[in-house]
Amino acid sequence: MENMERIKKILIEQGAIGRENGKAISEYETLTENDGVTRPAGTEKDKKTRDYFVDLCKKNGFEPFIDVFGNIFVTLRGSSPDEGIIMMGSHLDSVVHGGMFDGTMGVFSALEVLLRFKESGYRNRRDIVAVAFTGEEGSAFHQPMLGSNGFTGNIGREKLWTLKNRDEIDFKSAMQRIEYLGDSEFPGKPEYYLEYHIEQGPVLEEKGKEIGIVTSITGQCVLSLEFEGIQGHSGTTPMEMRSDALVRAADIIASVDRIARDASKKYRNHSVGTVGELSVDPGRFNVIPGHVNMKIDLRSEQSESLAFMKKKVLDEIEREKFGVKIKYSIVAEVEPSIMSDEVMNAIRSSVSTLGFSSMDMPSGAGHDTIPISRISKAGMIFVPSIRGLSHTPLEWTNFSDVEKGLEVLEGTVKILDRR
Ligand code: HGY
Ligand code: MN
Ligand code: MN
Repeated sequence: MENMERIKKILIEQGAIGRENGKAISEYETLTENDGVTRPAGTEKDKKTRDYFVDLCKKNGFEPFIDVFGNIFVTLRGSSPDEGIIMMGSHLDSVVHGGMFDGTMGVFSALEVLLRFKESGYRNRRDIVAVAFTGEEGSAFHQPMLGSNGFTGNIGREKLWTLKNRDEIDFKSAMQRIEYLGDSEFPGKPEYYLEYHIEQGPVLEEKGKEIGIVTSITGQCVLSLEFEGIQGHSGTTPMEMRSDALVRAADIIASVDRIARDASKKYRNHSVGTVGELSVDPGRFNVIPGHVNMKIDLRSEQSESLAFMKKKVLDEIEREKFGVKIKYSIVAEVEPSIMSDEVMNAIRSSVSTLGFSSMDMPSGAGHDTIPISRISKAGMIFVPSIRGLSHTPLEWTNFSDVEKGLEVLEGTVKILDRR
């Protein structure tokens, strides 16, 4: 555990940069609901955290490469660079009022592994690259895994550059404004990709396991809905004459919950459906809502149950009710991703060399590994989230667990480097 101090210090410092109240929090016991981290892609908070990461890289002799999506790459050159690249990383952006470990632990741990290689004199054969992908959360520009989808070519540059945030600023201008828009693509794609991440769920803690070896990552379908009703006076308009957009939205919200529960039972798996984003216009107590915007997040590790939920939700949307029109679009749709057996086995041997307990498990959260797994042999390493909490200010992972996962990451890279 000798090196734990540096990664602990870095995670505390970067946590303070992203936190709305700027507090540096080093112990779980002092964490409160008011200590949320809000660091959407393309904002000043995003810039400050990127600057912090870039400064750390430069201080340690690395020259970061910024690509046309703002992804940041640092490379430890290998002795046989024509061998395939090993890439490892995650994202620096966060949700609103999120935690300080989601994404950032993977980025700073990837850099930490490069530092440990340099300091220990480890002679890597392959080029080993640490990466911070832009906008994984999708909450800023309404496109999850923005930077990694761009890096893999899964979504074209023009489409991504013109995405707009809530302030109607397009992605390209936002990245120019924070000075993180490169002028070329990163030269090279990984043969192997590793993402080290907090579990964001309760399983490892419940089972008392130190490491999660991810077998698959959930498929996801995000729908954006617009409800058009008739705005009116809440006192004078008789009930039978209303077209209340919010009542229709509430009807859909209840259906999403029911459909996801049905899918979980029918397919005996972890199918989920959530409406976490909703805006009501004009949103005053004495006005019948005429307009509602809403997003639906459907997920499952099985394609069939994801397709089942999507079809049932679309059937509900297409039903004519309360005289409210519904327009919808599919914002993001990804099939479940299966992790590489070769990489999972490399993680397993690293875990057993280190003597940690582990279990295989699917990821209910989406990650940059999804698009990257389409172009490389990919795997993920999880460590426990206290009380399974994430996407909340109370997200926390013990630093001793952070160190264990980091050592597994380091060991796995060494195994793949000799392949
Ligand atoms: O939404 C997710 O699952 C990820 O945290 N972006
Ligand atoms: Mn994440
Ligand atoms: Mn997240």
